[in-house]
Amino acid sequence: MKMTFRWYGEDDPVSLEYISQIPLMDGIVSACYDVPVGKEWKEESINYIKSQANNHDLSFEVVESVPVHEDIKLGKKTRDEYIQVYINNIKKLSNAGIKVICYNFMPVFDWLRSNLSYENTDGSTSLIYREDEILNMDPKKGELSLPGWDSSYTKESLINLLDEYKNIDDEKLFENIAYFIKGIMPTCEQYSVKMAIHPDDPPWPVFDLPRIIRDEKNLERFLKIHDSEANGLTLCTGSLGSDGKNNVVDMIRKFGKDKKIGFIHARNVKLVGERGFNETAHPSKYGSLDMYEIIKAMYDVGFDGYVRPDHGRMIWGETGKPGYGLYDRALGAAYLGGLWEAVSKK
Ligand code: DNO
Repeated sequence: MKMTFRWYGEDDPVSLEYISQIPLMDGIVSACYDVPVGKEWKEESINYIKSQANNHDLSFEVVESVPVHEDIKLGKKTRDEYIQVYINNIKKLSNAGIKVICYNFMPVFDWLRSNLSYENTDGSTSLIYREDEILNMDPKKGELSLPGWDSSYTKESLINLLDEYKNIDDEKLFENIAYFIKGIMPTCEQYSVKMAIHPDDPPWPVFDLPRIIRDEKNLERFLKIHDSEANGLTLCTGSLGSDGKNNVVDMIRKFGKDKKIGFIHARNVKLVGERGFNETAHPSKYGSLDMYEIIKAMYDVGFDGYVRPDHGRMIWGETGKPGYGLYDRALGAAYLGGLWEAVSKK
């Protein structure tokens, strides 16, 4: 297992120096965040991130994310151009030493939360999700402001985009993802890049938009589109685990055994009611997921890919990007590394 930490580039309040001081840290996960979706990344920019990381003794082998253009998800005629751009980006990333690309196939919105700074009783703040509050917001009225998705939409373009999805159901979205995967796989295989799809977060449809990367059955169906180590998963424990019906440990055993997991986001969530959850500190004690069993499953299947702590709380007065502060994620990394050491000592 290789321990990594997400870094948002030079604007990130968390510096590479600080990341390199976290115990057990091997590398960063980053991206050219300033390039609009569907455009080519510059080789210089990719290599610049890499050299900055290397200067701090950190590797840069995982990209999160190369976003997929909505025309590909919608199956529009223009998708072939965007798939070509995606292929060019895969080649450039491979040339710079990238081994894993994390991406998602969620229509319009990336991850959704109803509150980004819910105050816990100890004074820390967490990201939380309450379905009733989310459904009370109307994205068409501009009532939704989220960190996880492309904020370049105007109100009008968002309304149009949401309308375009009226004809897209789960089956159609599966067809469109299959077309995309079949288009990029020859390049991924030739360039030894593993694609690692991130599950939908939360793993159920929201605002009448289909979401298909959400449970074991669908993950299996997705992997069958093209059976290869290049077509794999980002196993995000918190995203899949926010649906109480998903057994994350079983999924790691099943997909990990077949070498279909390239990247793991290891975080904990406390389920609240049927469609609600609070993000908690990483240790098992605080959430609904058993992190020991998760790490043990990774170890048992011989997982040798990348892992990162995910969304931390804001603690010790830290301010910054919700979910992506330094302190709580660093504690998470040390905790996950401790579990790994314990399970690997027989
Ligand atoms: C949230 C992240 C996601 C993830 C993308 C991957 O914090 O886990 O935004 O980066 O969904 O494409």
